[in-house]
Amino acid sequence: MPTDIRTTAATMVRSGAGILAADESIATCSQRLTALGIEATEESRRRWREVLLGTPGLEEHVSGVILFDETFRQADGDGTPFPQLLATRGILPGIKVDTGAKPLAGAEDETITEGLDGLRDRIGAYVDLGARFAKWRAVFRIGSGLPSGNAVHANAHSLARYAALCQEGGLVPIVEPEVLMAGDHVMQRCAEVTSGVLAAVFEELFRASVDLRGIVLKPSMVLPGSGAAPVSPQTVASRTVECLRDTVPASVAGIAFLSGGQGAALATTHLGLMNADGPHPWPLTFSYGRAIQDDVLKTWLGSDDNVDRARSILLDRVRDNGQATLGRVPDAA
Ligand code: 5MM
Repeated sequence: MPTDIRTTAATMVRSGAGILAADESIATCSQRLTALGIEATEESRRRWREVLLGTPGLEEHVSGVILFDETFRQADGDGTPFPQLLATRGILPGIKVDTGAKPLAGAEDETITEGLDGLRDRIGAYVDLGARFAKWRAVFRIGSGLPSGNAVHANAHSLARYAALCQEGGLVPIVEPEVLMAGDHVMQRCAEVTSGVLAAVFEELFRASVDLRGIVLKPSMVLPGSGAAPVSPQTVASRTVECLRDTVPASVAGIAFLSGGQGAALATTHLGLMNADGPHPWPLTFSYGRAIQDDVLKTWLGSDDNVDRARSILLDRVRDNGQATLGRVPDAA
């Protein structure tokens, strides 16, 4: 079992490829559709996911796709279930198993990600449906006195319990501690918070006997707050790698960044610069949602007439990010 998990984890972070995050919950996906004037229904969400997952050639630069429960049980227009549609093209189907970030009792403005109750059984059901990996996202907000030690510890502990359950059930856990960009803090503060969060997460993973060769870490990059003065892409790249080198054991199978609200071009540039400065102890790749999907959705707009153009933009995005895993930085950035 552990060998299989390690092989899957290595495949997820293979050179030249990354992971497409398409696991928006019903509420988030619906919000993104309605913001563009597309009616949000179970069927329109299915059609949107078919635009993404049915793109010919996606497998060249996409090793895996993270799906939400609704999508995992849906099928393309020909009736092929989405997990099978991916698997037949060599793309690993993944599933978001957390049930969302909820207010953390006793901690104002902070959240605890829920979903541990019944998780062992849900993992078994997803494995039967073809899942090969899972995802759980913990969220940390930077603010005055935030994140609190309580929020860091509670979320790190939950991530570790989730990861152990995944490996027991045969899924590779994507461990996603996201430090939000929101705020006017300087980059150094983000670096300190990210280091503290990662240290707590690895302490808990170690305590829970999680096999680090069978996980993929999905962190945020070290960035100044969205309300603070920006810094150069090279500074972001160097500071992010420094933070990871200080806190992430070399045995971790790979690191797949979230984009966290960065623009598409910048997210690709940061990844390219980090890889250009390699080699690093682990493969560095992408697990972007918005930085890959935003322009694709704006092009599709719910119309069958736009599917080809939307898919061609998707292929451009994943190709550029695939190149960034090889240290190639796009000219335009
Ligand atoms: C941080 O969000 C994850 C990565 O996406 P970005 O690259 O856009 O930051 C993403 O996988 C996220 O967890 C999903 O979109 C699910 O979000 P919701 O809010 O629907 O749980």
